[in-house]
Amino acid sequence: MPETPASARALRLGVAGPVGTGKSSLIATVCRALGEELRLGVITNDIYTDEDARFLRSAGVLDPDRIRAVETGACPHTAIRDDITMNLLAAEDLERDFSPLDIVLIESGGDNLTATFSPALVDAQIFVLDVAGGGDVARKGGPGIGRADLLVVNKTDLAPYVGVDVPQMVADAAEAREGRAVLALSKHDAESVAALRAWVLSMLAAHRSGDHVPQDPGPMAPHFHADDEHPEGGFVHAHDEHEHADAEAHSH
Ligand SMILES: Nc1nc2c(ncn2[C@@H]2O[C@H](COP(=O)(O)OP(=O)(O)OP(=O)(O)O)[C@@H](O)[C@H]2O)c(=O)[nH]1
Ligand SMILES: [Mg+2]
Repeated sequence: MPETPASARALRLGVAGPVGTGKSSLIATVCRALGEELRLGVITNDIYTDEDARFLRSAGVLDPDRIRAVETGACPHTAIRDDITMNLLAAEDLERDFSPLDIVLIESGGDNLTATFSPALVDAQIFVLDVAGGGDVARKGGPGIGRADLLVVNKTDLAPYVGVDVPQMVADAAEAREGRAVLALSKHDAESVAALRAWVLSMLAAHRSGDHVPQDPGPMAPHFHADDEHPEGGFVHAHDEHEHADAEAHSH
């Protein structure tokens, strides 16, 4: 049997970004904005819990059965980039159980600035920053900030309280991204929610027409993992071709 072309199945849309920047809230916002007209599913990735899935189920924005949790253990990056099996199986299960779906949203485990999805797992990815993380974070770069399909500067309603100039932060981000899309968002600002909705719809249209080619934002930067069993209290590792040797050395 010929393989189903990617454009014939649901758009798989990844949502990554540092802890607490509003990934689950953004997914809830998309479900609220599009849940009536599109058939949606959600997969969350948490290290040890199904906290994000429970948050989204309790938000009541989607049939709870359409929200699945993948518990990644150890490094949440691995499950969205190096060994994506658990996520692929979860996406395929959702797509089969609720066939046909239009979009499967996949939330990465929140971590630092380095998480990116493998293009083998998602067709497109959103990277979420928030103003509370500081106005200069967009300038710090990294693969997600630089090359995700969309960079969201979230919680703009908080900007006056944290002294962040949103237009400046967006301009810095646009510069770091060489013109790729940047969206200032607040779940409390209907206009920005409408812009997010429009972006998701245009990405879905591009996916269906075959005009969108999944991009790899690039490898994650090396990062630190706390590990009580490690003599230095943790270790630094990267997700590149040396990963496997490194991973084995740390039984990670
Ligand atoms: N003021 C404001 N708060 C927001 C906004 N979006 C999210 N939040 C709040 O930010 C906090 C974290 O939001 P989450 O959506 O749980 O963030 P997350 O990125 O999924 O967090 P982790 O999965 O733990 O990494 C919550 O208290 C949200 O209510 C926003 O637009 N404005
Ligand atoms: Mg979350």
